[in-house]
Amino acid sequence: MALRMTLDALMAIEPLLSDEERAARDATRAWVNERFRPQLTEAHRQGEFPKALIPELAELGVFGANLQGYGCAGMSNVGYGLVLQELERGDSGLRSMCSVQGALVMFPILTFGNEAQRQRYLPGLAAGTLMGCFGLTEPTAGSDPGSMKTTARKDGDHYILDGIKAWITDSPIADLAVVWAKVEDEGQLIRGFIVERGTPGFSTPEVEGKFSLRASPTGEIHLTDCRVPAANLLPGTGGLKSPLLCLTQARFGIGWGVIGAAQDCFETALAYGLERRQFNRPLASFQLYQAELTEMATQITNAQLLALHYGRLKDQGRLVPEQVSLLKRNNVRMARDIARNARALLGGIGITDAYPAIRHMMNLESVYTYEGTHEIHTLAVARALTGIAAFE
Ligand code: TGC
Ligand code: FAD
Repeated sequence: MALRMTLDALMAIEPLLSDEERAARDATRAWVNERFRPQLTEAHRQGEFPKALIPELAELGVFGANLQGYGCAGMSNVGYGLVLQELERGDSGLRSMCSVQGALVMFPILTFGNEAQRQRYLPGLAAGTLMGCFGLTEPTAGSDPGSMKTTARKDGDHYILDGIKAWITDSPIADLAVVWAKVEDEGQLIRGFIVERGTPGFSTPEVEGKFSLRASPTGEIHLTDCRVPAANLLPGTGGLKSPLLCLTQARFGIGWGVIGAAQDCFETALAYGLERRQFNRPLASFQLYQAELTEMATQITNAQLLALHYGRLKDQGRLVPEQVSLLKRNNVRMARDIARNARALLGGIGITDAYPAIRHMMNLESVYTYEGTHEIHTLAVARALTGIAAFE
């Protein structure tokens, strides 16, 4: 038998990483294996995130890991990407929680908030004693968030918010929500508000019947005559560009995270193929099985190198949203294809949770859709290439 080579050895990115980046990745991988995986099957079956693990996640430094100050770990963007990759090697829902907390809640408070808001919320969000969610999508405004109907009306030293936000990751467990609304007194300008749980008129019913991201709570946000102190307006927000800037941060992390899900599927199919025998030989000895493994390894390597290249560009402050669209679109499609193919390589048992492929496969359906669907990113890249917007 010829000498075997791991996928990591084939990709050979180790020399391109700093000691800190490797250490963050390895610590996260160990935590996922030792603490998260043992609870995962039950969490997925029950459709609940194991909330008792949140303080341990915070201890790892994963919340707002690439942000500076206020208790954040201040990692490089590559280090942050590697951490998300390891979380999503476990489950896309685990990575979603960290994406939302860091890129969609902490980032806007850091970027658009005043110092009092940063001091009030960021240390708790980094420590996991406060959990947040991000409300942009509405029942009738998904790919086109500019058509949102949620309104904010100034009333003395408060704003009154009315509307419904749909498909909101972690809204059922969140202590606060960053909510986007059109301000009536400012010509329908889109602005962001921090709404704390307990505010009268704020509720977060859970979405039932999900087949995807079952270990991640998804809900709505209902705002009914919801009186929010004017001090909770994020003063730096103004226009659709503000939430889209947050999405660019989160999409970058997704471009990394999904590589972990793909790696888990690849490793599963490889191990199964070496172990399982049919026609008196291991499955991995058949050329068709080998072709699938080679294709997976090739696509994962391509995705990893793209993420690393763009991660270094981001560390230099040179990454633009069109590149993030390309990254999210390519890597999510790659992971989705690999999960489906890995499921098939496992045969019948692949449809059960004895192996992770079908869970990743179902999770990646959400990832393909949220944070800008595959099609929206196709059009975003094409707009950059042609100069012609084809969204409408
Ligand atoms: P458009 O005219 O293109 O843009 C309006 C303004 O925004 C600027 N901009 C961006 N800025 C930063 N990052 C980006 N990616 C940006 N894209 C556009 C743009 O320059 C413009 O600025 P200005 O100064 O001229 O005003 O706006 P549009 O209405 O034509 O929409 C474009 C489109 C379709 C690409 C955009 O609406 C879009 O991205 N739609 C997809 C919606 C989406 O991704 N929703 C995600 C909701 S959050 C979520 O899914 C969380 S899941 C979390 C988890 O669990 O992990
Ligand atoms: P639609 O916009 O109605 O799209 C339906 C189909 O039409 C898609 O295939 C789409 O690609 C296609 N389509 C739409 N417009 C065009 C076009 N111009 N050209 C070609 N095709 C088009 N949102 C939040 O704000 N916060 C969250 O935390 C959050 N978490 C989520 C978690 C999960 C599990 C899911 C599933 C979604 C979440 N979302 C969240 C919402 C998510 O961002 C939206 O589902 C997504 O943006 C698509 O919107 P939609 O579902 O309304 O689909």
